Amino acid sequence: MKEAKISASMMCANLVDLKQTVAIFEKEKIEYLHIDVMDGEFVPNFGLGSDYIRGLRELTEIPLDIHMMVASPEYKFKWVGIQSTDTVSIHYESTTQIQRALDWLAEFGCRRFLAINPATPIYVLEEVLDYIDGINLLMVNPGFAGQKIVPSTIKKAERLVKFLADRGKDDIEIEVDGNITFENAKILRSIGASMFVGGTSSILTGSPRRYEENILQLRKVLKNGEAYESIDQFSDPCI
Ligand code: S6P
Ligand code: MG
Repeated sequence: MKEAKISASMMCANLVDLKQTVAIFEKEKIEYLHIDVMDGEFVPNFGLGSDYIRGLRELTEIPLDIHMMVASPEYKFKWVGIQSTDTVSIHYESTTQIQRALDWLAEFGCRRFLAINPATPIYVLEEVLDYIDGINLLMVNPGFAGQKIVPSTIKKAERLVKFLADRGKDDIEIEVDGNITFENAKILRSIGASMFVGGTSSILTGSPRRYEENILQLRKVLKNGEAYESIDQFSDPCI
C-alpha cells in the first residue's frame, strides 16, 4: 500500500495565523497544502485564487495540491501558475472535453488528478486511466468546508480500489477530500486511500495551538489503520 500523506486544506486555515500555521505544517512535515480554487460557477462559492497561491509559494516550499473547482479548467491553467511540483485535480464534470484538458495539463509537468463528485459513477474513469496519476474522490459535494460525508462515497471508495486493481492500475493514487474525520480517515486508509485532505474535521479544528496535536492524531490513525474486511463493521461512517 502507498504511504499515507496529509494534504492540509488551506481554505480552513485562518488567514490571521497563516504564518504560524504553515510553520506548524513544516515542522510536522505535512506533505501537501490543499488549495481549493472555486469560481462561483462550477461550485456555489468563491475560493482561493492566483494571488493567494503566489503568496503561499513565497511562504513555504511544501508542494501544493491544487483542487480546481472551476468550469472549463483547461482555459485557466495559466492563471493559476501551475508548477511541476504541484498536484492538480480537475473535475470530470467541469468540462465536456476531459481528455483534452488532461492533455493540456500534461504540459505543466505536474501530477494530474481527476476529481469526481459523489454522484459521478466510477465508470467515467475508464477511458482516461492512462492520462492520470491520481483520483480525487470527493466525499462531499464540492464548494464548502464543514459538510457531512455523503455516506455512499465510502462504498464507492471500496469499489474504486477494485476497479483500478482489475485494470492493473493500482499505481494510481487515491485522494479523499471532504469531511475526513479521524474515523473516516481510518476507514478510508483501510480501504486503500493514500492522500487525505485534512480540514475542519480533523487537523484544523480549534486554534493553531491544537493543530500540532491534531496532526499527530491523524498520523497515528493513518499508521494504525486497522485491518479492513468490510465497511459493514462500522456502524455509522458519518460520525
Ligand atoms: C470541499 C473542498 C475541500 C474542503 C475540505 C475541508 O469543497 O474541496 O477540500 O476544503 O472538505 O475540510 P472539512 O474537513 O471541513 O470537510
Ligand atoms: Mg478540495
